[in-house]
Amino acid sequence: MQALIFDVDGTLADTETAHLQAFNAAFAEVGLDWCWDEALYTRLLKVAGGKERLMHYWRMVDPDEARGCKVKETIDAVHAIKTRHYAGRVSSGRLPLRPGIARLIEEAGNAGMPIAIATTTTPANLDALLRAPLGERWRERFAAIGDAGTTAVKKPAPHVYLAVLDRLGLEAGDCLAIEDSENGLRAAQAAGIPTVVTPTAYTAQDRFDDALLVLPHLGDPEQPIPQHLPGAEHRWADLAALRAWHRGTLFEAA
Ligand code: XBP
Ligand code: MG
Repeated sequence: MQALIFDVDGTLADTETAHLQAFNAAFAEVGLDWCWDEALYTRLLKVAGGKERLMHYWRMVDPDEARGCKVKETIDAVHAIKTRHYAGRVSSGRLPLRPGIARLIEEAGNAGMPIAIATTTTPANLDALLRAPLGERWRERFAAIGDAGTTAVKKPAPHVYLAVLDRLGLEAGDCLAIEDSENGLRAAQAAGIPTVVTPTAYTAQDRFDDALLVLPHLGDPEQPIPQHLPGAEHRWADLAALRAWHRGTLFEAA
């Protein structure tokens, strides 16, 4: 295992409620009578990418209007307002990283293990989310960052993972991806990258058939992974555990 590739939304942090609130705040600000609840948003999350999600919803509720000539401009404008609201909700550390993420990033840095980001989210969202928990120079901790600014085609297409592998100069099988959703798992799988999944409430019902392992979260010494793992010697995902899972030895040991 030569590198770790992290998804962002739902993986680095449980961000989708903040995204949902930001979408609804944008709708209110522009006078749209749309208001998404969690049940609807959970379904809409099947469409990766906020702009693509807005287009999908608009076609659902008003197919004729969604064919209008100003639709792309309108979506871009609403999405820019949403991105501003999202930053307001997650910046200054208001949204914590999920268990084990800060610990694993620190451990990888100390071990000289390259880490990367492969996300469909907007670049501005990364700075808003990561500046506080990972520091002003958070970008320097990642050997490669693939996001909606670098890769237009969204998950479950593999493009963002393939672009990150290319930047890393590594083979897919030598990396490990960490994801939260079926779209993300499919994208990483299509790129040939073994993947550990840590679902959130928004993705708990997704299918993770070919995941290397599905965990409630990556755990920490003060917040161990609740259920005992096969092999049981790993109560949180550190590099040793990830290497064992990546090699598939954990199950042999069990
Ligand atoms: C999850 C997404 C993103 C976010 C919203 O990204 O699909 O679209 O839901 O962010 P990830 P934007 O690949 O990190 O799980 O509105 O900026 O798209
Ligand atoms: Mg995700």
